[in-house]
Amino acid sequence: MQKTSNVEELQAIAKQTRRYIIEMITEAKSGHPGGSLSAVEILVTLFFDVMRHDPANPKWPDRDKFVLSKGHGCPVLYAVMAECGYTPVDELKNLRKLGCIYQGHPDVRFLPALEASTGSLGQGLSLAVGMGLAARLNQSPSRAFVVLGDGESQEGQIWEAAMFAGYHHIDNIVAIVDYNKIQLDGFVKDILDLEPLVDKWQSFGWNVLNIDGHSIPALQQAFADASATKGKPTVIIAQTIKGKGVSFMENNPKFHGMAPTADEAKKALEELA
Ligand SMILES: Cc1ncc(C[n+]2csc(CCOP(=O)(O)OP(=O)(O)O)c2C)c(N)n1
Ligand SMILES: [Mg+2]
Repeated sequence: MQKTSNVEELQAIAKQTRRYIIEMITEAKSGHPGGSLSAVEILVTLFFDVMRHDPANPKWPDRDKFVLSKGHGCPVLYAVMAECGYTPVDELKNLRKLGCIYQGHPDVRFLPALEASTGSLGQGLSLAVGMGLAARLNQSPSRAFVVLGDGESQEGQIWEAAMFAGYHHIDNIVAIVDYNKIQLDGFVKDILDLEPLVDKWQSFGWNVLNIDGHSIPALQQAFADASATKGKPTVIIAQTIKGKGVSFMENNPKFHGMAPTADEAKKALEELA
């Protein structure tokens, strides 16, 4: 695959990724557009610029690892993996079909290039911690990146893993919180507010970076800072907009887990032209 640090090229990939997300969820008539669209720049920057990985050799032992802890957002992961060359682009239209590699939540039984099956919220940070510890034991340069939801961050297991990683100085892992302010059925602040989120992660011993999660240069800088930070794990609080890129989905809780109608999809794709 062709990697790039060029911001315009990465933005073009991000736009194509958004188009795939709309197309696949529309075809499936179900799925989670909002939290897929909010994480596009995060995954595009990781897979096309930052991570050391090789789609031709998915089990390369020293590869960097990626875990989508908020597994319901898998359309963004499938689109990016397909664009990298892990999996076929033309299969994306079979999202959520019986037996398809692109299941409704990431499933290694169907897609072995995944690092883990996810979707039961709260577990991904623990997985990344294990991967980080294993890499340390093996003296491997491999790093683990895990994307968490903000609603997901209400899970107790996240904070157990955060405490463990801080205490054990696991500096080869990076957590990215997709802070889109919306969970399944409403706004995070109205259900169980996370604030002060930066202070919480800092108090667990983490290096905390608070950035615009749709700015590719800000993401590139944050991942470079994370890599240079020794003795502490890093968390990137990525300030995002749920449904980013499609006007009527932006900041709209309705599109957490609802497919667009054919008319809505047409309008969305016009906006993403
Ligand atoms: C353990 C568990 N409880 C409940 C769910 C159902 N569920 C799926 S998505 C979701 C809301 C997640 O909100 P957030 O983490 O903010 O996701 P995003 O906004 O990024 O889509 C819930 C409760 C689940 N998948 N796993
Ligand atoms: Mg959210």
